[in-house]
Amino acid sequence: MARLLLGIFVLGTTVLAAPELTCPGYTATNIQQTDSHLTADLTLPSSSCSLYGNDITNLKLIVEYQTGSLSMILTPQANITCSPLSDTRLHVLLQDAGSNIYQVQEQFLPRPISQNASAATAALHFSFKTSPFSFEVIRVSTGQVLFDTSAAPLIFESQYVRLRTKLPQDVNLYGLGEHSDDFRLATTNYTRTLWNAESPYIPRGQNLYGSHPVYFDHRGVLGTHGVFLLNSNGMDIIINQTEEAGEQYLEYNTIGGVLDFYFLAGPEPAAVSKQYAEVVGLPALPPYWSLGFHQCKYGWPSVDYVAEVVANYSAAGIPLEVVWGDIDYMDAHQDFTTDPVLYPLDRMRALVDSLHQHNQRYVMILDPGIHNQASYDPFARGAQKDVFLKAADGSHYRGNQWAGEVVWPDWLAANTQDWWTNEVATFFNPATGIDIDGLWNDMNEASNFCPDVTCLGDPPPPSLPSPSPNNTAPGTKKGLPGRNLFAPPYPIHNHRGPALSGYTLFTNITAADGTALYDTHNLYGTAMAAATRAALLARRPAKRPFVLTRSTFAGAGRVAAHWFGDNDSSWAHYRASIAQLLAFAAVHAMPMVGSDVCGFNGDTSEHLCARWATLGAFQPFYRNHADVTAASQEFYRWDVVAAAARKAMGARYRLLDYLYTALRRAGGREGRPVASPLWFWWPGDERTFGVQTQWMLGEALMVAPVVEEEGMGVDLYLPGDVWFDFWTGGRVEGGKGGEVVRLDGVGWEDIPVFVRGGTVVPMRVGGIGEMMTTEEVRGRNFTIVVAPGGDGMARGGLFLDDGESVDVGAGGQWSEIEFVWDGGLGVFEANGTFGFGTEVVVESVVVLGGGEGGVGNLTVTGPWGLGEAFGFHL
Ligand code: MIG
Repeated sequence: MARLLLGIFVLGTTVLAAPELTCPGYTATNIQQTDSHLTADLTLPSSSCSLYGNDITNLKLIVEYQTGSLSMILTPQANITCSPLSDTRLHVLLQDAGSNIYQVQEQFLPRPISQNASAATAALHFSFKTSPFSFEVIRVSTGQVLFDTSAAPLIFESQYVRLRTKLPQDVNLYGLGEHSDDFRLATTNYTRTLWNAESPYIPRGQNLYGSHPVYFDHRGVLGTHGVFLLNSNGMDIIINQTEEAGEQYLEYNTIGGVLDFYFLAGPEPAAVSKQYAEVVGLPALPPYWSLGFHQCKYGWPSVDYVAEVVANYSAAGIPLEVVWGDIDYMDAHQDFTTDPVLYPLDRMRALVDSLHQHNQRYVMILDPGIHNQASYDPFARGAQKDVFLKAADGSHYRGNQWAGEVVWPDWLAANTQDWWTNEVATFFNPATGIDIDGLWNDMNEASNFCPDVTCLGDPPPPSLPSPSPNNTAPGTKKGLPGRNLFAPPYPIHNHRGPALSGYTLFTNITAADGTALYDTHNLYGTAMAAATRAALLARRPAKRPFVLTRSTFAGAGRVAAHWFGDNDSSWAHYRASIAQLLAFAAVHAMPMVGSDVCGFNGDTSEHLCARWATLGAFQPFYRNHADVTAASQEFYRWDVVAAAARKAMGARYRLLDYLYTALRRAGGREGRPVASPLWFWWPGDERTFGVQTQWMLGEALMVAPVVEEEGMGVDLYLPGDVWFDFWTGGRVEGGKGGEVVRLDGVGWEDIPVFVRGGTVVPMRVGGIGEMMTTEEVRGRNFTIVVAPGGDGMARGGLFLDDGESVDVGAGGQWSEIEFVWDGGLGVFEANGTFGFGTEVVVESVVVLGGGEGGVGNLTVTGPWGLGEAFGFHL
């Protein structure tokens, strides 16, 4: 290993190629090196590979040591053996020498700002072999090889790029979403296809709605690192072992783009989350109200029916914060219209007025497919402003969606944002239209009901394949000319085929900037969400927008929240929602996520819905939603479910500021995940690596729901630590060295939740009847719950602001309070910044005492105002 660390490169020996891999690989020449950079030219020997397209004979290698964040996010349990170094990010770009190959536009993913770091102080070291070219990424502090592309020769062709890295045996990989598979990825014969697709029933092993080409590789006490491939093209990522030697590998097979890698050093798991968020963008802080409970249903038959649902929630004593309008509200399923009979505008306006009078909210859906009809004003205005995608002959590219024959916005055309902003401002004008509080972007993969070229009839769709984009200037990174953009030679495993374009926009369609959907398809949904966010900001410049998007790409958390799409009302998908939460919140830098509670497709059942009502209450985005063909599943429809919802929401609303503080930290200075797997906290404990039915919510709470079908018991893993029962405050015995604990008799309205010793949890005081809306929650006083760790210490935080300003913390109107308890000294202190004016006080501080059922708790009574530091000595 010392050998590798000495030089910046090592002249290589020949790689043992697997028999099926006969491509020769590249040779590196013209190596230039500074303290922070390394560049080289890569050329292909005369014999070429031509596996799937033409070889790119001249490549450029650009390596940058970048600063990244200071790596330490303190986790007391971490005991990571490698010491962190400050320069945590390594950027490795392999592109064509001519800069013609498509690279993701800055507007979709602004590249991270970095002061150049020095190779000498970098946590990760780049090393390479010249011929055939391959590179390694090494963790300097331990000498471990994290990434090693000598596993197979690099193939870099016009429509196929392959890079394979060796991995250790028994590797622990997470991420590469969106998927509904196990949180810890399978390592044998496993393919992750990234190609955004409408995916009813979220099938396992398939590409789903979003693409996040990032994985975390967790190596226990040796540390965790992240690998992000900034590439939006369709790809298969294969994880398997070689047949001959049984060597573990991960292999990228992408049908375009460049190899733009960001290696993130960690070494602590939460540090990788933060470092990744710094590359793709910190997640947006959602408005406080969006943490309330949401009710949706596809198929609510009329606006009056919706009003009844609202009344029923109220009568049942179950909080309802946000009501959703699915496509039922539209006239003939057209955006920006209301059904004149079932959802007339005046009745809609009355509904929303009434909701607002009761401090409730309304969110409505918008689909990207715009009805192709001259008499439909949003279409006419869009056509006039030239905002729609075009076919090869210059006519509007047409497809089939809810409204019938539709066209789709070209988010890259010059006037599209203005047009969209104007449509949103007009239809959702508070004075004349519907005064929404947020927007929901559906079908934005984009989904097309037209499965292939045949379904539109007369006039026929654009002929295929069309010429590739030839209106892009060379050197502009907008796409290599001369490709087959409809049917590439390497077929990725898109489950919504045929090929790439099945049930979506044809990939040979070119946007206004000359880029083709072949390259940008996976960005379409995020582009729509970003445009929607901008439209909401234009409409209410001071208010924090709320956008929910189905389709995502890396970094979409900057602009939107996400739900996991059309799951099934099954116990399997109830369980899967936990793995999905962990992947999005901990790996994909998208904390504001959740599944359709009680399940979308099919009829739910009383017990499943009760369990899901409690599970959803401990996930960041909490929305009950069901399909048009599914039976109604509002929580008040069963007594058991209603009781479960009231109890779980009572806890959620008492904890709302704890959750909000966690979201603020994720979106603010710290970047740490809101929900995380147990191995983030006990990274050396192998028994945590595969846990995917429990999660940490923030830093203090471990949630461990019953996951057995119709079951009343749970086998949960209690890591070695001090634990308290969230519901009773009593000390939980056991768990000292980490053990599986069996809980039986968990009632339908119950969910096991534990408080980790060493934490402070701010909670609002009150019963659910006093906190029916987040507005009421914000008026309640606090109690501060202290859960001492084994050393008698505890700490935690509280972020307070108005919950809705765009510029979080603007004008100093915010508080960031840090609580510290020192049990040895008997001292409690609340320090920090106190800029948020509030009448709310801290009524008491409760120090959990370690006895069963709260015996031995110590309660110190205030009140203390929240305008300045406070504390007490015993
Ligand atoms: O073709 O708007 O995932 O949440 O209720 C289905 C109707 C269209 C799919 C979304 C779902 C929504 C439904 N939509």
